[in-house]
Parts: sequence; C-alpha cells; structure tokens
Amino acid sequence: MGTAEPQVAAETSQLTDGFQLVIDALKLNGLDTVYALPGIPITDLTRRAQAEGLRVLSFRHEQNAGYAASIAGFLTQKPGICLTVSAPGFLNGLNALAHATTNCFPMILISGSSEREIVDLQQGDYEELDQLAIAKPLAKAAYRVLHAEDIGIGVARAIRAAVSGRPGGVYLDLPAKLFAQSIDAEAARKTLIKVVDPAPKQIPASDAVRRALDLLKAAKRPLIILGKGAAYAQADADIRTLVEKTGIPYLPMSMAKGLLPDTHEQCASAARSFVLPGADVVMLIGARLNWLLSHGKGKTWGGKGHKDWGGQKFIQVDISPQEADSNVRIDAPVVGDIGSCVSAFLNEMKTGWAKPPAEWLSAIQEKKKGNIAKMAETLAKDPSPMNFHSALNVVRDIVKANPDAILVNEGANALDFTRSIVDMYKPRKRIDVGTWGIMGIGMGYCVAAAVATKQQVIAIEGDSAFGFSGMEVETICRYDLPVCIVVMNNNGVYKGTDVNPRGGDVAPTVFVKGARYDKIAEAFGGVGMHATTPAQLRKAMEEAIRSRKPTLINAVIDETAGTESGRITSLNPTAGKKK
Ligand code: ADP
Ligand code: TPW
Ligand code: MG
Repeated sequence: MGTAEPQVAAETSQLTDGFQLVIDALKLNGLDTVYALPGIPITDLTRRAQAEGLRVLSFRHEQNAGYAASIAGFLTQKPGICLTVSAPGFLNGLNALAHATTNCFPMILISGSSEREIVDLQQGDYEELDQLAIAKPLAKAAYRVLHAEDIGIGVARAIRAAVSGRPGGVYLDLPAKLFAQSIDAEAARKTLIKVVDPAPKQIPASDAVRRALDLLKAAKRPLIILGKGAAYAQADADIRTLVEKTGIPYLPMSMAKGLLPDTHEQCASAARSFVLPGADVVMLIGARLNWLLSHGKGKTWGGKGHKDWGGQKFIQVDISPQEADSNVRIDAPVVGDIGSCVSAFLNEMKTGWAKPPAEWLSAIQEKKKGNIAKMAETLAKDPSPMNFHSALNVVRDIVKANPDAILVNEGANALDFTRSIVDMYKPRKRIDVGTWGIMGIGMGYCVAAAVATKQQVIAIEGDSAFGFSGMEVETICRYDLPVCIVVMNNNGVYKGTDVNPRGGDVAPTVFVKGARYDKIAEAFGGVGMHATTPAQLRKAMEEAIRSRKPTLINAVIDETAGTESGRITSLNPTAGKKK
C-alpha cells in the first residue's frame, strides 16, 4: 500500500467471513436451532452460532443430533439442522439424513469437510472423504459451497429442497477453507437470500378431486387411512372436518395417531383386521402403500394369496406424483399438498354428503366393541412380575391426563404394545421408529421434541432400543429438558429368555439381567426411579411430569412377556422357517 488514502478505506470497510455468513443465512430464514457435535472445522461455527443467539444443542453422537434434526423438521415444517465434523462425524450423521429422506422429513445435514484439492487427489488429508458423493444417493439433494459469496445461495437451495414438494433430507457440504474466507460485509449481505414461500402450495386439479369424490361416494364400505404425511401437513381442522362430514371410518398410521383423538367414534384402529380386507374403496391421505400397509395386497387386504389384490379401489392423496401405482393400481390419484387437497374436497362436497351404509358402520362398531372389551380385560390384570400390558395401562392413563405431552416410542414389543394400547388425543404427539422401524431415534427425538415444542416428553423405550442412544441422557440432563424416559426392561432384545445351547456366552438377544438403567440418569444429576409394579410406575411418572425434571424410570417387565420381533415376526426369515 503506497499511499495513506487506500489504507484508510481498507480500515473502514467491514469484513465478514464464512462462519458468519452461514449463521446469518440460517438466521435470515428463521432457522434458529442447530443440533450439533463440535470439532474441526465447525467448532467455531457452534460457538459463534450460540453467541449470535441460535440455540445450539450439543450431542454426544452425531446420529442422535441427526435424528433430533429430522424430527424437528417433522414437528415444525422447517428443516431441522444437524451440524457435524468431517468424515466420521458426517458418516454418523448420514444415517439420520437417509432416515429423513425415507420418512419425508425436512432436514439439512451440514458437515464440514476437508480440503478439496487433497481429497480429490486422495492424498490423505485429515478426515479425508468424498462426502458429497456419498451423501447423494441418500439425500433428496446435495450441494457444496466453495466460496463465501455462495453461502446464501447454498443455504437457500438446501431449504427449498428440504421442504418443497415431498420433504426430505438435504446435504450441505462446507469445506474447512470456506469458513475462514474473508469478504466485504456489505457485499456479502447482498448475497444472502430470504427464501420466499419455501413450500409452495400445490393445488390439486379439479377433475382429480371430482374423480376421487365420485369414487368415494359410490363406495359401500369406504375407509380413510391417515398417514404421517397428513400429520406433517398441519391441516388438522380440515382433515377432521373431512372425516366427520363424510362419516367414513378411518385408520391412523402410527404417527398419525391423535390427528383425530384415538377415542373418536369413527376411529377403526380396534377393528383394523376387519376394515382392511372389508373395505371396497380406500382413501389414503399422506400414507404410502409400503410394507406397513402390506403393499396394499395379500391376505391383510382380503387377497387369496400372499400377493393377491384384495379388490379394493384406492384414492391416494399425496404431494408426490410418482407415489401412485407404486404397489397396486391407484384408481384416483390426487396430487397436491394435503391442506389444498382436503380443502378442495370440502369445497366440492358442499352440496351434501350421505353417510356410508349403516351395515358397514355397525359391523365395525361391533368388532371394535369386542376387541376393546377384550383389551380392557387384559389391561385390568395386575400380574407379578409386571408385564407390558399392566405397565402400559399406566402410561395410557398418564397420556390421557397429559394430552399435550409428546410420546416418543421405540423397541419391538415396547413399540407395538404402546402403539395399540396408548391412545393419543392431539396431532403430532406420537413420534416413533418410522418407515424403517429403526432403533436409536429415542433420545435424539426426546431432545428435539422438548426443544421444538417446549412440551413434556414421555419416552417409552425397549431396553435394547434405549441402548442405541442412551448416552444422550447426559444431553437431556445438561439442558434440563422435561423428559420422562421409561425403559421397559425385559433383559434383552424382544425378551430376555433366550439360552445359548452351547453354554458359555449368553444368547445374542440377552443382556445383563436386572440392569439398573435408572442409575444412568442419576450419574448426570437427573432423577432415577426403579419400578417393579404399576403403582410404582404411576407414582414415578406423575412425579416426573409434575416436576418436569429429566427422569429415567427403570420399569421391570416380565422377561417372558412379548414375542420375537413384536408384531412383525412373520418378516423374520428364521422365524418363517420354524413354521
Ligand atoms: P405412514 O408411514 O404414516 O403411512 P408415509 O411416510 O408412508 O406415512 O407416507 C407419507 C406420505 O405423505 C408420503 O408419500 C409423502 O409424499 C406424503 N406427504 C408428505 N407431506 C405431504 C404434504 N404436505 N402434502 C401431501 N403429501 C405429503
Ligand atoms: C438400527 C433390529 C428391531 S427391534 C430391536 C432390534 C435390535 C430391539 C427390540 O428389543 P427392545 O424391545 O428394544 O428391548 P422389546 O420390548 O421387544 O424387548 N438395529 C437398528 N434397527 C433395528 N430395527 C434393529 C437393529 C431390532
Ligand atoms: Mg427388551
């Protein structure tokens, strides 16, 4: 610098850097929470984000941070942000990214990465990995930003990709060098984008709406199936009006429970095995005909053989035009966002609607009555040791008394029994293993549910399921979150009774017997409780909810209770062979 003048100009012009621009871009778009695990090259990003007022939740393992981000996306319709270091941290987070894509949850995995020139020549950089290439097949979209002035575009693209159309997981690769790049602050500010209308409405075509309603009107035994897409859409009042106005019985998929209260008279959950094969026209709203619905065919649907069509006609309401005909013929696809589709149905139905034939409705009521009475009898028993039913009878009462609490649920028997026994009363209050039936979502979901909704969280966890994310109890205690974890402790995967015929090591499904999971909470200053009876469990849960303190209840369950794989024993090839 030869003269004094340019020096002065350089001093007065303000500089910013890559770290700051990432934070500014997130903030500008209302993304105020980050689920993270610090380390090179993102340590300062977590610090500075916190200093700038973002909520930075620091985890013990990236997988749990990722699951937290994914479910935050489901609960809020804003992409959940997970932030990790390069290679191993990225790979730990990748599981959750794939999970988000599979479940149609909006999420952005932001990972720091190593130096491009070295990675591409495979010269062995610190934590070298071609992350972008690896993320691509598992993400809805994947982007890399190389220059600070492109951070605004990169974040904007990631947001749009995550929440528009069918939501999913997006990967954003930010190389270490990017963070330190300096750039004129005023020029940089102009590169940031506040995304306008990130998830535009998609209005269904009127002929598609009419086609669907004509089919539904002509049905003798109609059924509506609500999936987690319907829960995600936040069109709760219109969905309820549609169900009530048509008078059609409905089945909620697991995470759609509570969209209407499970105790609603049109809820057909307690007659599931009657309504699926019995229905002649089925309207799917935000639910796919995947394995969870036996692919829309086979014996579940009244088909003669394993893969035979049961004869139903299907209406499918979905934002993805590719979803229709994925498993069976869809006679009336309605493509659009659920809010717009349901309101189009309601508009078109203004002329009046006749309830379904009384025979169908009364047959369902009959079945429901029988099954509910049978269940009530089982729930009333008080066996010793406590079993899933007597423990879940307590959880059922607690959830009824606290309908705003969010229920997190994973395990095999611990999952299936909870889903069928514990009624939900409000939308988006039940979050669980989702489309893949994965173990490990538990504690990450607890953190995100508590942080994103500020509500009490109740987690019902199989002892195996809990183990996948158990260390995050420290995270829950650190942030003093109102989470009550109940570990259904039956000494193992499915049950604790397997024996190794050769002696020596215990069987692969068996854990340390009589383990005291409650001590884990105590280790971090939380409340640990040990419950061997329903009365003790009730008292412990009531106290946890009253105090809103992080609590872990070790609920001792009869190790002989339950079945292998819970309700999906038939999917297990070994179990199949035994028959
Ligand atoms: P479930 O497991 O509850 O049956 P799925 O995850 O299989 O639910 O299906 C959810 C479906 O909802 C997906 O096909 C997805 O495209 C769709 N979906 C998600 N959000 C919306 C929305 N806002 N409008 C319409 N469809 C949606
Ligand atoms: C990531 C396979 C399905 S269910 C389960 C496992 C290991 C645990 C069942 O035992 P738990 O429940 O939780 O004690 P309970 O009540 O029946 O005793 N790895 C992943 N996901 C899955 N689904 C598995 C393994 C599995
Ligand atoms: Mg178990």
